[in-house]
Amino acid sequence: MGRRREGRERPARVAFATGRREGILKLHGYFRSAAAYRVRIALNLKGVAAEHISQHLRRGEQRDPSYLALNPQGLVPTLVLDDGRALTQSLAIIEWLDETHPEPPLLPADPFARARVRAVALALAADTHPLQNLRVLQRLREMLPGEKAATAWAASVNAEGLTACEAMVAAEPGPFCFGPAPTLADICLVPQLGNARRFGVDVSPFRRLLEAEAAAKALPAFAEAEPERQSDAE
Ligand SMILES: N[C@@H](CCC(=O)N[C@@H](CS)C(=O)NCC(=O)O)C(=O)O
Repeated sequence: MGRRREGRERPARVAFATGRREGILKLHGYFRSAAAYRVRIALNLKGVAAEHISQHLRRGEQRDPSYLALNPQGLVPTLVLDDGRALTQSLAIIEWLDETHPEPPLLPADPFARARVRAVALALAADTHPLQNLRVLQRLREMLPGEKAATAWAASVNAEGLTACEAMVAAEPGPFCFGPAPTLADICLVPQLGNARRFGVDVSPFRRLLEAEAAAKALPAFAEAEPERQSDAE
């Protein structure tokens, strides 16, 4: 990789909403990780600074014992608080951020609307992304040698997930997935569309999702979180 430049991004100190102390968050991620990308977007939307630490997934750094001590799943992202406590799982991290830094909200106030936003987020983060993450594709390549089967599998699960999400937001007002402001659904959508394109999916039929993506990418919070703009991008 372009050797990682730890801690050079957004080094400002951040005041936590708890008001207990000031500190800098550390986000362990990887430029191409969709799950880390979600957390980068959420941090930016909240205006919360973090030191970015790259775990090179293709070199297996996520399985190093020192990293496993932070995240026993051996996955990125992990967010380490200034007191050393670690949070894992991107959606859990984002909901923690939303609860500790309530503005701007990433979920609507109405319980039914919240559940609808979460449903799209989970359709992508729980039912689509895990089927095509690195370790699943590596296992597939072992069972069916060559790149073709793994890429075809990744493309099909992305297409299936996005087709469902297109229908789930079709009747919602735009330009974002659920109205005039980005939510957790958009935070999950933008990285997943990136993955879908990487695996060769024709995303042009997903007109409503592309509208939401365009609105999101016009915001600096999303633009600055893009994989190509990270210090560990290759
Ligand atoms: N559900 C987890 C997924 C995390 C995940 O799958 N991360 C991928 C990168 S996007 C990873 O670390 N893969 C490494 C591997 O599969 O060994 C989350 O949302 O945080």
